[in-house]
Amino acid sequence: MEFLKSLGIEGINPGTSTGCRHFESKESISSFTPSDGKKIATVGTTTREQYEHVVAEAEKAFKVWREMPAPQRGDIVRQIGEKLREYKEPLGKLVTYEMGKIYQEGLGEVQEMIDICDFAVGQSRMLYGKTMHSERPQHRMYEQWHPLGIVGIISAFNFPVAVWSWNAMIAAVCGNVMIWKGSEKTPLCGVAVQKIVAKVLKENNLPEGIFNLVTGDREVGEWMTEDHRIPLISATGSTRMGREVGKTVASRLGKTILELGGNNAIIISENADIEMAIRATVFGAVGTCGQRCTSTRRLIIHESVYDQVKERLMNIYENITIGDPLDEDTLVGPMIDEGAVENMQKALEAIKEQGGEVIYGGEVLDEDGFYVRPALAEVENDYDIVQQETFAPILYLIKYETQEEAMVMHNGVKQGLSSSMFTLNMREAEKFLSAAGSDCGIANINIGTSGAEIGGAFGGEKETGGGRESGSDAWKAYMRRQTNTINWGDSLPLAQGIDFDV
Ligand code: UN1
Repeated sequence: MEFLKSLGIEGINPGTSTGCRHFESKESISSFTPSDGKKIATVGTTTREQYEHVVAEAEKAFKVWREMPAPQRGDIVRQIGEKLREYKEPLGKLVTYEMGKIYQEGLGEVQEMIDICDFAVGQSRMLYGKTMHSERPQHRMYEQWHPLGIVGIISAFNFPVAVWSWNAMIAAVCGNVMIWKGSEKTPLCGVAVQKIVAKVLKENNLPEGIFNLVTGDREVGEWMTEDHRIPLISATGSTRMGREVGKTVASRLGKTILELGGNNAIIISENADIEMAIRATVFGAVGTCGQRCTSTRRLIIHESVYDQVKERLMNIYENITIGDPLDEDTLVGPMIDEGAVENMQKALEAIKEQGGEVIYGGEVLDEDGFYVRPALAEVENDYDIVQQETFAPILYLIKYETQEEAMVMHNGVKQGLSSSMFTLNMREAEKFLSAAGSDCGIANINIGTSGAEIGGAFGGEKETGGGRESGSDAWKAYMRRQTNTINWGDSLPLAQGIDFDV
């Protein structure tokens, strides 16, 4: 495997790594490729002792990093972006090989990392605070933004590298140091990224503890969430996981950025460009084999175009090429593992039990890899199963009559990540984007639910957790705001005009 060699991760890998250094571990987790279920490598897991070492190194590195001017930190991030450009192909291949998304999406994921690096470089010169006019004479007031310290990043298998970069690159220009725990299902991706970043740190003579990687299961995540030395935990994953993380971090009054489950819908109105809507729907529903938090799960279709949409979808689904994700002709790769396949099968059963009908697909296609045929099901929005996020390529078709009804169904789930409406009618579109419209963090017109650009703030409402990552002013969550008042006069007037003579 040429790409493993060029990433320097061929064969067995040692465990915990702060940056340049790696430590041997006694225990390990295995990395498998979902393309044929074969083991790729073994990666050591972080012991408590190693974890303590990592935190100590991170604390030391913070003292250096926070003193470096933000634009200079931006320059380090620029160099990381350059290295990622250099390694785009092998890293994209590794994402595909270890996670199972098709190569185009693997490349897209690395591109997302490069994009956020570019964004963060610019942001490093724009960590703006406001200045205020003091109510007191000869006083100056302003606010400034300081780094928090160690930022803990917990990411999921489905975006094994990009989600780290949204957090880490922005947090880095803000002056923070990072401890990253990736998914135990994609440990090699973490090691590969760590190696790329370590090169940049070394070339610039910077402490290895700026970017740290820990590996392991839930327990390692718990060490992080319970650790008062980590003021901010940014976690991406299921709502169940987010609830635990949120509770633990809140109990020590730490900060969180939570990016949890979605139950994203597209409304196809009678005024839609149907072909465009169909293309967006298919990408959203079967892309990454339905394992994006932004995947399209519900299709809310106006009754007048329902049959047309359904037929066209069945037609396209029949022709989707499913197979080896590294093969250029493949549109749908495997699911991540056996558990994911089982989960999908259970959901298909539940659809039938609850009164729905699976009208296409759902079959498990082989024994070795974890290939399934994406499914279409006709359901009602209030079925228990439709109310849940099933991390699989199942698309629910739901019929509506009036726009009001569509909106109620659209918002009638507990999650609130991404949403979209296909319509060429301006009133309908604006209503969907208004305060009375979509209740999600992302709302699109004539674009699907998945594949957001990095420039906007990414995240959602309700059980999606409320966090925002990536673009816009999401950087503020990685910093602490300080209000400063300076008295440059020779008297001491008190605010609110209080008279206090001593
Ligand atoms: C995720 O699935 O956790 O908007 C992130 C998208 C991608 C990111 C998805 N840019 O689909």
